[in-house]
Amino acid sequence: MKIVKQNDALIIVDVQNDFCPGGALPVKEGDKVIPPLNHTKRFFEHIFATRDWHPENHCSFEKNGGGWPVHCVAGSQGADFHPDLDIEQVKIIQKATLSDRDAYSGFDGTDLATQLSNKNIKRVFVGGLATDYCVKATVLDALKSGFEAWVLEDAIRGVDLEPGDSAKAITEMKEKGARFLNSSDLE
Ligand code: VGL
Ligand code: ZN
Repeated sequence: MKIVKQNDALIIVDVQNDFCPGGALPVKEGDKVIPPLNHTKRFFEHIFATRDWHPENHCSFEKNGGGWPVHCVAGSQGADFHPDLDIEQVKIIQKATLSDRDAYSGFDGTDLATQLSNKNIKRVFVGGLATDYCVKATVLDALKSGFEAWVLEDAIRGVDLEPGDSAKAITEMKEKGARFLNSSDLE
């Protein structure tokens, strides 16, 4: 059992239509992260949700020389949060908004670290999509920025372009100091 404290924050990473089944860059079982995240929200006063928010000519798209299909174009339905995600009282962090730069981490090019510090946040709890990309990058940046990072193991899913990518990402997060728990461990 892990008791959430007042200066803890929940960071929900990229739970957007394009990363869920039926989307442009679907993560297998991506929508399965939603029930544990909706459940977890109730314990937190400070909740942030990142969204991948690309311009149409973004460098990460295959047609522009990048490695991904067109996804999460700012303002498109694919970029919307999944309709089942409860976004009440969530502060939205938009990332990778510039055409010539990709950003997997919710801290990269955003004011997330400042917002957390302003609220005197010491620990962040992270779930969402995708384990091997934006969740990993966000967790590693949180640690680098001096936050304690806890990953909600049942509330993440990965792309696994290569089999084992998500498992490797989990190992790397653990090696760098992230701790793992289940959403049902919170109270
Ligand atoms: C992501 C691939 C491209 C993610 C974002 O949210 O993990 N993955 N853009
Ligand atoms: Zn992207």
